[in-house]
Amino acid sequence: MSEKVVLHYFNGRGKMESIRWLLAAAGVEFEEVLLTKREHYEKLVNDGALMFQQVPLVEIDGMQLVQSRVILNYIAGKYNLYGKDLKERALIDMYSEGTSDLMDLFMSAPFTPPETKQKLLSDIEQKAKERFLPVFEKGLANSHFLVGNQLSRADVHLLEASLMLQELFPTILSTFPKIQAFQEKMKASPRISKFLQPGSARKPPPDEAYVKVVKEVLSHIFK
Ligand SMILES: N[C@@H](CCC(=O)N[C@@H](CS)C(=O)NCC(=O)O)C(=O)O
Repeated sequence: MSEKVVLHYFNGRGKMESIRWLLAAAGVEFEEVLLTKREHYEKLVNDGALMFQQVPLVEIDGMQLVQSRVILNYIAGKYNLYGKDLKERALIDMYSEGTSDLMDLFMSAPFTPPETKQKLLSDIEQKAKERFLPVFEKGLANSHFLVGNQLSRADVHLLEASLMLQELFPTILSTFPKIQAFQEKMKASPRISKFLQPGSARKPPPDEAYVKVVKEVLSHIFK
């Protein structure tokens, strides 16, 4: 097995994008094997690489890790992005689960039929404004970081989620000044700044081509 970190997923965000973000924030180089054909997925299944026949799959430290949360936990633990003690970790987990709930809402959007998509988008905007963003604004009231006095995975997930929100709703942060300031500070850090440059492993918003590939590769789901 490769000593390098290798990511197996589609050429798109989905459940791998937060993993790409976290590795980038940790300064870890990685390679990507992109699933573009059904055969690629079938080979991984037949090779026994996918414990539950699901991607993301990440090869790291001699392991084949699946389950995106587990992968994120491992990277956060290994690269000191998980707080200084169990209590900080619990708070980081709560923030991280919140950003994950928010980003899960986005993930279904490209696969939603046009007639219900507008409703889904306005629900996301409303939930973001009323439920999620106020929590993070409060969390950043007296600190540059959500938890403790150092960068954690919660900060990285918040940056990812808030940028994603702005792609769809450009003015959504106008009433959240702390999150705006947080974004600027995070974006200035060298590793994040590098990841935000064109040509990095960061993926663009999903388009029709991405949806088509996912539907073909996972044709057992999208019948
Ligand atoms: N709980 C898993 C869910 C992974 C998942 O649903 N992966 C999808 C692609 S994004 C998949 O491989 N589906 C194939 C299947 O369920 O048969 C995780 O978070 O990694």
